[in-house]
Amino acid sequence: MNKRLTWLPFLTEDIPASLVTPEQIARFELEQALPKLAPGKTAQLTIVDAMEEGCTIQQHGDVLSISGGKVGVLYGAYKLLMSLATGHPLPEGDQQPRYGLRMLNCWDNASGDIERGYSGRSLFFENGKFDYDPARMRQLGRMLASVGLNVMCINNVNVRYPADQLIESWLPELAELAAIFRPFGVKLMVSIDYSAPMRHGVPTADPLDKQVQAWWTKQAEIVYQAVPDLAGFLVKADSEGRPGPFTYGRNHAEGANMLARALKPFGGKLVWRCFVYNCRQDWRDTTTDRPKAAYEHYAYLDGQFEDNVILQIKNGPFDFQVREPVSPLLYAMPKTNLAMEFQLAQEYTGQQVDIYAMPPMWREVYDDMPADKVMSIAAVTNLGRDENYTGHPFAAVNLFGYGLFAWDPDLQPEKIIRLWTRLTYGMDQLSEDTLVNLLMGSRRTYEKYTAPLGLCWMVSPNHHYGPSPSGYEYQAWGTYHKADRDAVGIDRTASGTGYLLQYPEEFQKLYGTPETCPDLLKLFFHRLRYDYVMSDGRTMIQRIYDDHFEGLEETRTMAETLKALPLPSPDKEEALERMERQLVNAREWCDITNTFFRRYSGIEDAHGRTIYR
Ligand code: GCV
Repeated sequence: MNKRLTWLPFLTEDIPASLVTPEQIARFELEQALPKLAPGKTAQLTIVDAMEEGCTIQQHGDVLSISGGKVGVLYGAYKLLMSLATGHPLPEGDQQPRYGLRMLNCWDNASGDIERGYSGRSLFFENGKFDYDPARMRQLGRMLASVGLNVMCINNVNVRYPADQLIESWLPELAELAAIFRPFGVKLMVSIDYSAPMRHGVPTADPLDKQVQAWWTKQAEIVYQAVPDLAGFLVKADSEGRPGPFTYGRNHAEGANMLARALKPFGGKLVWRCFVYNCRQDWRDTTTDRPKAAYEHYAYLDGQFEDNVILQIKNGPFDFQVREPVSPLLYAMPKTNLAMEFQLAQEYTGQQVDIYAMPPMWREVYDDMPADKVMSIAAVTNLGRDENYTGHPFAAVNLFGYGLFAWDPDLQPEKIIRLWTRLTYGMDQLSEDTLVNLLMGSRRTYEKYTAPLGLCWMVSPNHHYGPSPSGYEYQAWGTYHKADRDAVGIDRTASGTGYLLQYPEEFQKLYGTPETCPDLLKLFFHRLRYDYVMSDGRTMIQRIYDDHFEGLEETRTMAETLKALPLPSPDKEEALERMERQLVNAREWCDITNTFFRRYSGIEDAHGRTIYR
């Protein structure tokens, strides 16, 4: 296996296909790694079924003992090895994952393309069929298990022919793939097409129609015969052109429950996405405000969903922007199973060209979300067929960090980033500190040179890389900034669109006035004049100019830092090559954004720096 596994460089042996239980894999990993990481020490594994995914690790003299459930021992083995490899103390006490389903959503199409994929083609499909390297799948299983992920949805939520065959004529192949991932504690999930029955002679997809219900009940039976431990179905319905219950005048509880009932006898989950909004909005219409949409479609349905339905809610109300407030819907459905959805694929955050380490952003999201209401976590992957899986070698920190946070959302981002850096590169202390700092600051840097102060979008339409301040301004997607010569932003308070009212009181107080609203979200919630004075005394327009110049300057410094880092080949070359492109991108963003605001406001930069006309 010549493909690179970044954060476990001490696991050099391919996992043999003959290993079929997590325990066997745990023993295999320990046997190959312990002599390198802890010579003279041996490991003892004890399975305690009741511990399920949990584990405990103890040391008695030269014996390292791991007790855990069937999958728990495998998690324990990776935790132990990572501690030894980084010189950290062994984790103390009972280790249990905080979230039940720790899911990856792959947006892979059967054609082999990946929607919003930035690291090569699909790992699973090519040319309209399954096409994968089993050894690489085991390597992927190893990566996922090592950070505790336990569900992987293998196909795009926009289900396009022939991916609909995954639950029909492709079941034998799906079963084969499921068998490869099973020993890693990873269950597969599939995205389904809501209108599937209509391709089988059923005249409708109405969830209250008896024939439709019968079709799904039968289909679930067939699917679970082939893959008895399938995690369930993932559904994007009535969103961006996908079919769904709205066509039949039904709401999303009626739509989801019908499928959930079909899955229930088999223990399957129905994961239903809440990314529903009007994507055919007229930009002249000021009564519709896209961030309000998910709440409006779902909050009133709280308590009406079957117990095996999980509503999957994007972390912010828009769509994976650099900075958004936490979605108010997460607070609005206490009687419903919820999952929060992140996006590791850097669709709006640099597309795995620009460096963008997400753990600092996730810390903020986890701090703001209701800790006791969200039971599962999902993320759109950043994986592909590239040799290093993630395109940019540093983008692996996002998959790694996502898994660790999904296990323990109280972790600190620096700890995660340091762990990844040390495991992956094992550099001297100074170089490690340098890379950790660079990654820790990368999101703020990116934020500074792109859309300012929570304004969102301003990206080039369709592909979403690079600046286009008015690219979405007169389009149907509901993403407007409404800049004119005096002011920019949308008033989302009670006197504006009313979006703010969807939040619990403490958030309403915080975001409700420009004075109390954090600077970095001011333009998400408020329409402000360019001469509005921010909390640090600068005017808003000056803050925009300053941030953009700073963001570009910080990127230049990052490029110099990168050159000096003792990274191994080919990571170094790959990172440097991408940095060239990031520099171009940062400059474009800086100059175009500043020029855009200078032209509208007519206000000069207080420091007389170059803003092009
Ligand atoms: C899979 C955004 C992306 C789409 C994606 C959609 C979603 O709109 O641009 O590519 O579709 O989100 O999350 O469903």
